[in-house]
Amino acid sequence: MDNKQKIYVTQPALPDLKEFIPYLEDIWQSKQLTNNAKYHQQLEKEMAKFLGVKHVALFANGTLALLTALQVLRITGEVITTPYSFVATTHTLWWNNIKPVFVDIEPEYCNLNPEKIELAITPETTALLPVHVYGNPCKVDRIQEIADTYGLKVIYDAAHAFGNKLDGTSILNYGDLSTLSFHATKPYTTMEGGAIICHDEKTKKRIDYLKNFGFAGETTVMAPGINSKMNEMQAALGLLQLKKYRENIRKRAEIAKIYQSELESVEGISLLPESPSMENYNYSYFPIFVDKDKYGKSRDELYFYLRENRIYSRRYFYPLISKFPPYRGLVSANPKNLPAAEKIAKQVICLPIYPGLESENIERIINQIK
Ligand code: T4K
Repeated sequence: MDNKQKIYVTQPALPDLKEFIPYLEDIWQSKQLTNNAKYHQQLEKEMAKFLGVKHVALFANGTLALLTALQVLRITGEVITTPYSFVATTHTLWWNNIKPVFVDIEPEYCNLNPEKIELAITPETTALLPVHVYGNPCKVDRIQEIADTYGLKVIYDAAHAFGNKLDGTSILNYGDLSTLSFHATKPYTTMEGGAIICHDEKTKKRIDYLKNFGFAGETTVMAPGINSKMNEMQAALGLLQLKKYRENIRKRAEIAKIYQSELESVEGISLLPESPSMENYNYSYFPIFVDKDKYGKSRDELYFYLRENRIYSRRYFYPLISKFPPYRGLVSANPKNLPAAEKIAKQVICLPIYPGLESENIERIINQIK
């Protein structure tokens, strides 16, 4: 058993190094390393076209993109969000001195439950911050309806949703702003990286100021902006990654199909449904949900059993964000307020999925679960 290859939850798909070298040579020669240089500008344009959105503003990572998105719209007071996400979602509120208000998720897709939002709105609420968890779309129409009724902004944390389409348009075209992550663990990666997607030029300009210390020209600072610019090496890699993206997603889809057909009939294991209105799903994660009574083992028993067999799946998103010390004292963090999220966080395991995952290893994972 000890000689078996380790299998991680993911592994980045990188272009051939030879293809990257000419970009590096060009960067070395031009000495233009950052601050909205050639490749940065090119990637913003090419990615907007590729995704079918108006404007892409590139960032050093997804967390800084989200942190800045809240500043662009001058969000203050309280923001309604989900506890079932990566901790960065709520941390960006903390960094902006905004109080997170947790609302439960809907069990089918694990996204913020729109039917629970209105009860959590107070005079201090200024925005909604839902997450398209595992890339499945939130109930965007209902969320927008609530936002319009109460005069709230909507920022989608779309870190998992690069490339996904909903009803024929990019999922990123919904809400006031959406943010992306291009971290090494994401299906589209620039090592670290991220973006804000916005729908008009004026907003794009303000985002560009805010990610460059707030500079609006050489001598004007419009706000205490942060430094969150993507550099030229990341942007050059991003250009190459766009070319490989569709092929990589095709391979992920193939793996997902094998998991689906092999695991759907396993007693006590349930799978995440794919939203019927979605196209170009990116298969960034493959979550399964373990029902201890029917499966005969708890989620953690299966998780540690897989680890003993050198299969390093992950329990995204356990613990809930509402369990962590900065947030657990909030009234909205009370487990009684979040029954669906509490249940799912105890059942989930994300299985390894990435283009380079070999068939014998897929088989190994399936056999261990069975
Ligand atoms: N919002 C949401 C909803 C998010 O999911 C995230 C990030 C963000 C916002 C923030 O975006 P960024 O600021 O990160 O751009 C990972 C990632 O660090 C994080 O980006 C991601 N979500 C989160 C869900 O997962 P870890 O701590 O689980 O990653 P780590 O380092 O344990 O990596 C997992 C496996 O991936 C490793 O076992 C091996 C493999 N791996 C990892 C890295 C970093 C590689 O093969 N190569 C690598 O370079 O958090």
